[in-house]
Amino acid sequence: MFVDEIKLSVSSGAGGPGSVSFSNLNSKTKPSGGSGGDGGSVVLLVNKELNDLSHIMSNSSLKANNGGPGNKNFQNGTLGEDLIIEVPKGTQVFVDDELYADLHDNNSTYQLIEGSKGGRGNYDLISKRNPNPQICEQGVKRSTLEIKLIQSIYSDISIIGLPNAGKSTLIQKLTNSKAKIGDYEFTTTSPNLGVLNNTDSSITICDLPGLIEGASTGVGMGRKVLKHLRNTKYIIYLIDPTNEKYDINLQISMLESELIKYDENYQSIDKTIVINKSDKLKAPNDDYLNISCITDDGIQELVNKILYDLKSDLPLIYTEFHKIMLKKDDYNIEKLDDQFICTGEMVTNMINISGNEDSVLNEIFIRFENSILSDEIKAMGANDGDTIVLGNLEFEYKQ
Ligand SMILES: Nc1nc2c(ncn2[C@@H]2O[C@H](COP(=O)(O)OP(=O)(O)OP(=O)(O)O)[C@@H](O)[C@H]2O)c(=O)[nH]1
Ligand SMILES: [Mg+2]
Repeated sequence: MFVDEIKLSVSSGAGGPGSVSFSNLNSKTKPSGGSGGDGGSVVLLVNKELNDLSHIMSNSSLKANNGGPGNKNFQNGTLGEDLIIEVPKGTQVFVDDELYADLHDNNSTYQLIEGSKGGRGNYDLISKRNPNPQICEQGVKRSTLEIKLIQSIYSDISIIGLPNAGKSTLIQKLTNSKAKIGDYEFTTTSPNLGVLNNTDSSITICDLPGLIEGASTGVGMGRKVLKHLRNTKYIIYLIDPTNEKYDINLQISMLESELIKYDENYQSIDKTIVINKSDKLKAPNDDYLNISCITDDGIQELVNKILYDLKSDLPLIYTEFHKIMLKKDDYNIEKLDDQFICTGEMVTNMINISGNEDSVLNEIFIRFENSILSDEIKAMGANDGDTIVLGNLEFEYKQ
């Protein structure tokens, strides 16, 4: 089944823990604990051979591998393997319904989440302040993102029209596509792609489900169809002159208006109007090309027109790579009576240390004093004797 929208939970690999160990060097005991390896990153890779997102299970949780632990004798942990998710060209990434990235170029990679940092072992923690550390960091935990992937098909030409206009019949005439044809509305429920027959060019054509009034606001399959026009270069409005409810002009104005209401940039995509079913009824003037998919009348003229119009390289309207910065709540401080409760990723990383208990507490205390948390708590009016809560740690505040 064709799948062009999925929700996923993706996580970077956790950083491996560092180690605390000591080696005898020149008869002196020196810290020699290796650092943990960084966890794997989450990377999207654009693969032009993919037609949709059906190879990824919707609502699944995918995780990059964790970094390995550091070891004695300066041995650093292994790096966690990246999670690489292949996506088709024209995939957009949404986070909280905001467009985060728009992927176009084949083989391009895009890092969604950087691998979590490995914890430093006591060798890497040597500093002027602490030349003989008896502690190590545990490594940063996984970072998780809930994402939505939405694909818009890449095609040179898209056939758009009301239900039953003959769009699938036309794509069968023009290409190798096996689109289903039916004498009833909404026969087509997902896009059909084909390559134009008998030419040296590899022009791709996409037949889409029918559009009805209100499509741009979601009536019928409206928005799910209209999104596919983002990555098309040329649109055929296929008109059915035998439609009893909408005459030719009404069909044209309805299609035009739904497209523009959905995205005003669709105005600049090249379009042609083609009247189908000329075996039954011909358009009363020569403004538009008349064709019949039953008698083949006008089909060759249509092919000639397509080849002529697509000779010059038509632009796609969206080619810009797009990325927003994700807002990240690093820390949060809540004041409850005389307690200041600190939470968030910054706090988790600050206390994620193990080793000799006194050294660990001392290190956390120094990190806290040097951090923005201490400045903020002061600004919030903390007094000596108030309680600071960092995760499962509590200590007394002193200016
Ligand atoms: N007389 C006549 N009938 C046609 C012509 N082209 C298509 N049809 C008929 O119109 C009906 C609808 O054709 P489809 O190709 O399924 O129409 P569609 O636009 O893909 O319809 P949806 O997928 O429902 O949007 C079928 O019965 C076709 O045989 C034509 O040129 N002349
Ligand atoms: Mg169809």
